[in-house]
Amino acid sequence: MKHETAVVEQAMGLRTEAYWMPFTHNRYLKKHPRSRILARAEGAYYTSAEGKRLFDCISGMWCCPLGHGHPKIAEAVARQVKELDYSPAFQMGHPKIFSLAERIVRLAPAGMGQVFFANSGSEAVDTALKIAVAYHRMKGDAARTRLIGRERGYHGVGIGGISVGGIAPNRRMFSPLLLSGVDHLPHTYNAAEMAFSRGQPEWGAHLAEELERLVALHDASTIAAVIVEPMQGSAGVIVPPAGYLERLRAICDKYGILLIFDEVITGFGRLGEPFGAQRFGVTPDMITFAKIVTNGVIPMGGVIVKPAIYDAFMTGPDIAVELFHGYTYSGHPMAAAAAHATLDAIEEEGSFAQARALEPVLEQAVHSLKGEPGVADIRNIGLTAAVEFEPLQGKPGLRALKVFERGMEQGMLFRFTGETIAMAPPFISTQAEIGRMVEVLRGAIRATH
Ligand code: PXG
Repeated sequence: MKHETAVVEQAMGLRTEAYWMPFTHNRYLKKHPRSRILARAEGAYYTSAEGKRLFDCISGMWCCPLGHGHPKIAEAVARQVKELDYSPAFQMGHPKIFSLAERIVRLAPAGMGQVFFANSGSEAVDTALKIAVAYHRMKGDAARTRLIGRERGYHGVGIGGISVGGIAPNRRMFSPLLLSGVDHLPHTYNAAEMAFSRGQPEWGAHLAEELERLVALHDASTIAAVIVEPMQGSAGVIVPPAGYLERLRAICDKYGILLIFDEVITGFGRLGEPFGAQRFGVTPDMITFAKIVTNGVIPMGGVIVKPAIYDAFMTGPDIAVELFHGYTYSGHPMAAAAAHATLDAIEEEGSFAQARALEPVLEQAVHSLKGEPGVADIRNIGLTAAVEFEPLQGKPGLRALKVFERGMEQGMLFRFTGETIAMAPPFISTQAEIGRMVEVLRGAIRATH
């Protein structure tokens, strides 16, 4: 292996051995690294180290929908590094982070009040889980410690996130570390009932009633919070059944359980509204976000909470720290500058309206793949879609990998996981680009069957 990679590395002057790549088939990639190395990006396109132009079908990793090298964001970041590159996060602040919090609250559904900043989706999730447990304790309800996640949920890779998450390979190897006192709702996917649905499936609202069963099993007095992605992204664009989130909200209200929406993917426009909460008309008690808030340029994540949650902590002497939690880089000035510029650009360019306008274009294009060889399902909502394949006998995951590789040869950078190809194109895409993306996918599906 070592020798094999050395030959390729020499050929392109790249030594690949020292970098342990995240969520990557390291050995396979290092045998054929050439096509996987990106050198430049501009607008909706990457250029690979081989000089190939690739349409960014997944907006980076769901995070760069305004396009790469956005002049406004680049300028804001360059200015900020000279003005104030870092500011201590504890017991100190800087103007841009206060105004950013206010701006994010304004974008959020009515009734949210404060923002706690972190640096990634994983940190945002673990922060929200800690706040949930601590909130009940502050209210004198210290027995409410149980957390409820959902099968197939992805909530990042922190210990809290994998505990409430429901993607088996992300949990298996770390099982001794998983939090105790966690339970999971069933996922809402049922191919027989909802394959090839457009937008929200009509079937499945009743699955929210499973929360009633978990409450009966554990007793409401032990449950702190329920966390779900309004739309499951990593699991392959699993769209909530009509009425499902409303029902979860009602059951949480009935039993005093906090409802957390993990909007790391759906936040800041992917579903054509600022948050999934607005798209689905359901307001949670906390929203986690990351990714699009800075258009992916500087890492940032955070948790938006209702004032009642914040207020529960604002007791005791005013010189005491109220929440023993935070990161060296919470509210980093560089991230704050990038986020302000991103929100400015979203306003000026009408990004949410762009996503809304492209939704039917993507929906129509992608569903035209129904009937292509080996296509088991197609799902979409907002400016995102997934195509799921019937697995090749005895070779799970190979089909999607082959389609991905074929797509790269044809100038498309898709995202593949398991048996699915996911798409979340930039909001700045043209209708023609969306059309071409889907036609290349069609060709790749035919070529790899
Ligand atoms: N919550 C959700 C809902 C996510 O989608 C995270 C938390 C974790 O965020 P960080 O910033 O810690 O990675 C995520 C991340 C994909 C893909 O293509 C999805 C994510 C990340 C990378 C790839 O499915 N989601």
